[in-house]
Amino acid sequence: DSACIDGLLAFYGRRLHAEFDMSVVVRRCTDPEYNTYIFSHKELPLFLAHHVRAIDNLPVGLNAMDSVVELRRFMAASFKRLVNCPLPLCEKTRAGFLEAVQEINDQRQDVDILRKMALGVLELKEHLSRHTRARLTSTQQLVKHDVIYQKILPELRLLQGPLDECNRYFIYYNFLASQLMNLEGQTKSRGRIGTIDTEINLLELVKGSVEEAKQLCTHVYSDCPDVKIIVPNNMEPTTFAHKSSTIHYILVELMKNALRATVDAHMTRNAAGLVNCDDMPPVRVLVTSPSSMSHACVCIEDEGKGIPRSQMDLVMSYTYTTAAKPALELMEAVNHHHSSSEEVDMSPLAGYGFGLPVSRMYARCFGGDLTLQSIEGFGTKAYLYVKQSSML
Ligand code: W6P
Repeated sequence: DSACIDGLLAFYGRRLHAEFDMSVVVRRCTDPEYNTYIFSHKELPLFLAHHVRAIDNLPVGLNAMDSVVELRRFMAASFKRLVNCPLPLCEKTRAGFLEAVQEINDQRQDVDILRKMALGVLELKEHLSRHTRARLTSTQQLVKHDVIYQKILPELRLLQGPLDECNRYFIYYNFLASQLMNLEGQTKSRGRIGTIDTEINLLELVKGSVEEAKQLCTHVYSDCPDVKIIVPNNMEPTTFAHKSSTIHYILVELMKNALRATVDAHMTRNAAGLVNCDDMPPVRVLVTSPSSMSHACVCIEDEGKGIPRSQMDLVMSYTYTTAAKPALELMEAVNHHHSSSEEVDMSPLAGYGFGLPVSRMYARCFGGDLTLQSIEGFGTKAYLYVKQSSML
């Protein structure tokens, strides 16, 4: 299949999809049904081919780690399965193609692609640490774990771009596959096409995400800082088309970080030893969704003492987690929530430090972005930009 993958990539060129525009996808999906089938029949194997090549291109030996090898084998097998499906032109071939996509999807959940990749990164970290440790003298070998981490950091930094590429194709594939599977048999309900919501009210979405994050925080710390949601005057709200589950996932991830940073920075305990959040500075959430603007923005501000300048790029990296123990528990709680959700493409990763980089990739794949600005010693602002595609 390697030759087949190369052939397909050569035929279609190494063209990269910069982003998925929701209005384009919706227009395509509301065309006579077979268009989505034909389109998916071409694009899904192509995404898999790109994904396999992206895995092959992973540097510093990440692609040799057991879980990554397993991942590649699975991707290549899925690719083979799809290219062997005949063009879905009639009822029968369509059903066959849909069944193949469905089966691969069930397996993808078992294989848990993002987690496998995260495990691969952990294996690589182990491997590099052992290697580094072995080169040290016996007295140096007594050094702390973070000294070794510092030494292998330059190599881990090389992974950022290539891992982003892998996840890009993971996101594209899942989006298109779930779009195809959800189109079928769906009563043409208003406000929803496949997995896309055509009339998102961002403020409502933010409120729901904030509530969920507050519950998680309370669950772990038994208390939670205040959250103030702010909508500027004279900002008439619009609705737009997007995948609300994706925005929700990103917002919960950002809120979780803001709440954790606030609690960690202002930790006080009452007589019973429980965390008390009464006097903590609130997390402020600014929501703008102006009509006729290209992007909506959610800005989440915390006063959690910020991030040192030297670590800014690390925060978005796949190998980094600041998590102290309680924070890990907070992440596990989110984990649990996501694994019980109906969504096919929200792989729970928290705890491995994949949350932020994956969130940023989701934002970028759908025409938005995610950036952080930090004032060291004071706090952090996270900006989530969401492309507002109208349905007109
Ligand atoms: C921090 C670190 C961070 C990451 C993402 C979002 C908010 C925050 N606050 O201190």
